[in-house]
Amino acid sequence: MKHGVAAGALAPSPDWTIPQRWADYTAQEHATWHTLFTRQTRLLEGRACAAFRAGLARLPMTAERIPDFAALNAELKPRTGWQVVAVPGLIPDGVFFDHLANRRFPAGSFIRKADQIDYLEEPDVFHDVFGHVPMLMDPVTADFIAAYGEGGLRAQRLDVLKHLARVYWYTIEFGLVREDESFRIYGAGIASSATESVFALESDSPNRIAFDLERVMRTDYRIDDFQETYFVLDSLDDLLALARIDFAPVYERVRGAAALTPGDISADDKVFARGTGAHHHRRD
Ligand code: HBI
Ligand code: FE
Repeated sequence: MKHGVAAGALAPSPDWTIPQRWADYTAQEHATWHTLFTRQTRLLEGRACAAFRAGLARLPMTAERIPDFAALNAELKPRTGWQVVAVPGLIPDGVFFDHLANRRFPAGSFIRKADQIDYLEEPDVFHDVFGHVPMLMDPVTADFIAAYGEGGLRAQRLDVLKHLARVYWYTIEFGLVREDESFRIYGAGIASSATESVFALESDSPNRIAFDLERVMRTDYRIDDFQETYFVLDSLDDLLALARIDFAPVYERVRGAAALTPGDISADDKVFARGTGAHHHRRD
């Protein structure tokens, strides 16, 4: 994972936050947000889980303008105690976890260029704000992400960050949840991607497997393409239990266990859909 700031950027403050400088966004940048927002809200009707849609509806987020973090916080903070703070991009793990543990969500304040509309590596304001902030309005998810921040600081000390990072990846970033007899999106990496929000739910290619903590802690993930496997919660309330579990004994069990590759299915999996793997075979 890349850490650091773009060449020429000022030295970061210790917590890496910067002013959002909302007034400095250009018309072109607001237009990029408009393109992304309108496309994605249309795609997520019937695809995002109810909590995501409710959170989005309650926030002062519209197609017209990149959101002003101060206005978002006026809704968010009284509801779940969370705030959005601006950062220049990826920040060091320890700083990231410290923010989360204190209910500050670090959001990239820049927006992707018009020629990166479908893909970029660093989390920008569309991924971080459109993708993550609606779920921070949900009390259960809000508690889970704060617990993840505390767990991250512990996992660094125990040298098991790799295992914990997989939990974040397969829940907060790429999680699906069962709702109304079908699968719905709650992960921000899916919710902020036009192509992946269709792929994750409708393609025959990926596996869809019931979420299991130890299983997920053992599973590598891809950062350069759609996921080969999505893990599905029975209910978002499962995150409540997950926020309370002491992971230390689980780390002891997974520490020595062999890693599973992103596409593997193991004998113990509760498989909802076995993928054809066609998408990734085509690429390889
Ligand atoms: N920084 N801004 C930002 N956003 C992230 O999602 C992020 C980060 N730094 C580290 C990080 N994620 C991950 O490496 C941890 O979740 C493990
Ligand atoms: Fe993210």
